[in-house]
Amino acid sequence: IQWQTAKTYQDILYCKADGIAKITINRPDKRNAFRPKTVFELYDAFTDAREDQAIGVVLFTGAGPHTDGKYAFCSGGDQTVRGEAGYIDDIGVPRLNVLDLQRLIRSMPKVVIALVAGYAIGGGHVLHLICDLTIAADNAIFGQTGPKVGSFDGGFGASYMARVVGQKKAREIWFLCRQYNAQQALDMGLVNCVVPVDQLEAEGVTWALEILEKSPIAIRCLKSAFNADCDGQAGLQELAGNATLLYYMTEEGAEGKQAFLEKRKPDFRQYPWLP
Ligand code: 2NE
Repeated sequence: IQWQTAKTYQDILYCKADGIAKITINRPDKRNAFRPKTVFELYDAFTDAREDQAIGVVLFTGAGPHTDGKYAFCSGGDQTVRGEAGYIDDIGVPRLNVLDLQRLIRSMPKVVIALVAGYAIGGGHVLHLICDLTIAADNAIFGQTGPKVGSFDGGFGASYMARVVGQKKAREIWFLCRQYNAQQALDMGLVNCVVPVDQLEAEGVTWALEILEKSPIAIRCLKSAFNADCDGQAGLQELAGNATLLYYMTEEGAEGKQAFLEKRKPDFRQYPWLP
């Protein structure tokens, strides 16, 4: 696959090829921990991928290995910029902007696949969790650290994790802050498959190309449907938005708009009341 750089950033890499976008956190010396700038850049790249009608799948990964030979997907919030009220950005404002990124990844009508080599820890673990799919390298290590480092994610990090691995396992993961290997993650349904680390990207591309053969609107509505079940009214809003989009695309929906523009009564009598 011939990746083309889509935009240049400081903390991330962003490229595209054949309907696939690849977004890479590029701070390997910090195990790809994110600072507010990293998250703003990720938000920008994910937004671009959402807007680009040629893109159907996003591969989300971490740069590596580092010079010490270790890999990381992401080790969560950069603790060196953690202040009293969040992670401090370039102008001194405390942020938890990773929560905005989580919502974007979940609601964007494209398939997001996390490719995890090495550590997916803390807020970095939640980032892979909220992706639609996760492909793990055989060296992947998963875990939460919040109660150890004075933090927690009571949003998707808790409730969605419990949906994925079950209540008991989710409480174990958070309360004990242990680390789990790729096979354990597979066994608890936290990842979709495990591959040798040198095949991680190729496997991600294979999955992406398989998805890209499918109907975009079917995938879009299925993603909303899975979200709606977990996300309450926000999920229903997303699903209903897709229903409205489909209605606008019908002749019946267009008749209402057309009649208004032509200053006439709409003729809905021509359309059936289906059973
Ligand atoms: C990831 C892990 C387990 C890796 O361990 P190891 O032994 O392989 O590497 P090491 O030596 O700890 O890390 C290598 C370098 O990366 C830095 C380290 O400080 C070290 O730097 P140097 O000593 O070489 O200068 N580094 C690693 N993670 C970092 C981080 N998150 N922030 C800043 N620097 C980091 C091990 O490194 C680890 O446990 N890391 C911390 C994981 C963690 O607790 N993350 C924050 C959780 S809270 C969170 O993410 C969050 C939230 O809960 C709610 C909202 C938003 C965020």
